[in-house]
Amino acid sequence: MTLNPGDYAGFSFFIVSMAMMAATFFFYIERDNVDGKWKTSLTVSALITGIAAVHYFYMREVWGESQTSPVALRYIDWILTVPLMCVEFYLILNAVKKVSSGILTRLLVGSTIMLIFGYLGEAGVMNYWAGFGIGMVGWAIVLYEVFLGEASRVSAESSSESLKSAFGYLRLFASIGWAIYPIGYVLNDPAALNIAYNIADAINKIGWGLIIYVLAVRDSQKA
Ligand SMILES: *C/C=C(C)/C=C/C=C(C)/C=C/C1=C(C)CCCC1(C)C
Repeated sequence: MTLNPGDYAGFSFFIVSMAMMAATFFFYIERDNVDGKWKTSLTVSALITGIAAVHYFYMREVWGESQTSPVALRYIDWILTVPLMCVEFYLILNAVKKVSSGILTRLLVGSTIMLIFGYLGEAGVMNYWAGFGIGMVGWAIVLYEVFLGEASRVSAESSSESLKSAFGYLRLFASIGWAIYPIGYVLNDPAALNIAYNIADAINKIGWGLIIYVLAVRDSQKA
């Protein structure tokens, strides 16, 4: 496979694959530095970046050989990692206050609709823009839960500063961080779309894991 100067999408596949691998080791090893109730969250962070790293190794091959979007690999990665991000969010809420599992169900349903229809649109199984439109409805379900639904109320009632702060960051990721993906989709150009998705994955998977890590370390030092 080749990586030519000027192939910025190719560079971004390489950089993000290495970053995902390094982040995986980091989150896994750093479990030792946090309290018990945070350990599962760091394990899940390591799983998310680990699953992504393996997919990135394959995706960069596809891109390097054909300069086409690795659509199937991309969505297999997402259908595994996005539910884990929902679980992680739920674990964080639960670490401080017992919450109903309905929150997790709604996050999973919304994000699954988002990904299934994004895939159907990108793979050409259905109209590109129809897939996009229904995918946006799925994302709206997630945003509703996080900004207006039960999850947002639980956080507002909580007295834990670290929970509130984690929750505030989660909102930023699920709104601004996740918005990079539909922007990439709308660009509808193989290089631009993949650069957008790669940057978004680095921010949302590694960045989100790091936020949880920092909060977990702070919370553990207090105790
Ligand atoms: C680790 C991977 C993550 C966090 C992937 C997130 C993906 C999205 C937020 C995708 C969003 C899309 C829409 C909102 C509309 C349809 C097109 C998608 C699937 C790109």
